[in-house]
Amino acid sequence: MNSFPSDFVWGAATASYQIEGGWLENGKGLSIWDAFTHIPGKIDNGDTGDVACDHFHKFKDDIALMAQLGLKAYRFSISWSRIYPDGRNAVNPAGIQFYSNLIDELLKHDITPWVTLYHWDLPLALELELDGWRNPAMAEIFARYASTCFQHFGDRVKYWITFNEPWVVAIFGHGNGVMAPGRVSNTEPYQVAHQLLRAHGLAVEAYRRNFQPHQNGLIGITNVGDWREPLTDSEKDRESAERALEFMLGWFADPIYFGQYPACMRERVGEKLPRFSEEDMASIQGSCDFFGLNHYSTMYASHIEESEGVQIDPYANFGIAEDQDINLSSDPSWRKTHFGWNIVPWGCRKMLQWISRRYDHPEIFIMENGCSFDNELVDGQAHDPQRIDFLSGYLGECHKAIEDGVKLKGYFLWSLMDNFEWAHGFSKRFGIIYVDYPTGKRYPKESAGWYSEVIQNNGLRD
Ligand code: GBH
Repeated sequence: MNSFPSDFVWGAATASYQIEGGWLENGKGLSIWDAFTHIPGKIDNGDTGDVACDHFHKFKDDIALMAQLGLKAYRFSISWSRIYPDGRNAVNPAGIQFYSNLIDELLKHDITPWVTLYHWDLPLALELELDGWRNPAMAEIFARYASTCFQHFGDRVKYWITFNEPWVVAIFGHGNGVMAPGRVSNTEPYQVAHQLLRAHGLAVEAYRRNFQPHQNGLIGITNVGDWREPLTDSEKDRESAERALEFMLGWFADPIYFGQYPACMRERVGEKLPRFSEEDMASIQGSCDFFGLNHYSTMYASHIEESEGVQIDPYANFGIAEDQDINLSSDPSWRKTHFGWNIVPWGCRKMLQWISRRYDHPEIFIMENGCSFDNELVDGQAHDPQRIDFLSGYLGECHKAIEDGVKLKGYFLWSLMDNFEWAHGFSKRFGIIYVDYPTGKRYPKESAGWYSEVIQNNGLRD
């Protein structure tokens, strides 16, 4: 048995827009995702999150299922426009009530809530009236929303995540435009990333000043880090892989741990990269009580002289290609998920080691890891051996990382249930629970039983 540390946190994760539905219910305002999904052509099959998994109505049953699986922790996100329908003026008491009930129900079942304040569903009014994350005024507005959450839920919520994957908001939301708000630009991602970091800093400052002293919780951010392995041992390729990691994860983690953007970004992005004021830095540097990591996949990185004109996969980590000059490729021997992402468990261990080394051994939580496979329901059963394989591979590498000395403290599986997979709608199934969308019924997949045993054993069988 590969046992994990006795206090290891075993969880599963979801996000508001992907599961809740209830898009117009109980005073909720619209978010940029409500608007984006209703633009014809943006989402596969014209799917929307209007109903999604209908978790808004089924949350008690869902929590009962989580309890059956033996989950110790559940990571969900709050829909900002349920709390503030227009993002900033009047609080919607029904929105507060919904999350308050959800939290109570979790605690009743001994499941620890881990709460993300922003998993991409910005109130639409803030986009229309203020240009959303392009506007420096957003940082204060976010901190105010965050404080409202700390105030109402912080007596019971002890783990907070300000932002989920600011990289995706910057690159997919404002770079290639495949996600809301659908902007296409090679300068806006840097501005948006900058405002997200400022907003994170102010929210943490508010928590530490006004809530943490008596609520005694922890706060951090969650970044996406896919591993980049040098294609060859050449110095150029090794530098390229490092640069790719810095342009993805270092972009957001360096300011928090070192007080500035990575050197290679400052050099290459030049004037397009905003600068932090001293005041910004006072709140951003040192603003994480733990390191949140979402990890999905691995690619080779190699050097190219001039990346202008290179064919770019909008879902891969090229970011803004012309600033990076990196070529990403796959090994033909790597298996892939239904999404097309490479299954490379050892990349997870290397990613964890890289973070540990670079940021001086922080406590790390994997806030998301998982895979999509096209599982079908046959006689009420969903067999997903590929997912079990994927998870045992990745968890095995997590275990090795812990043995290496990485302070990995927890693991949240993405995702608890099949859900609305952004631009791909319902066509990609990441859940360990199958959701039959026409009826809304849930069916734990084989992987759910497997994960439940892992949790119970606190480890993997050899
Ligand atoms: C997460 O983002 C989201 O937080 C979650 O809402 C979503 O449902 C889930 O993933 C599944 O998509 O080929 O090596 O370049 C994922 C962010 C960024 C992870 C791009 C995979 C490409 C892998 N993704 N990355 S690679």
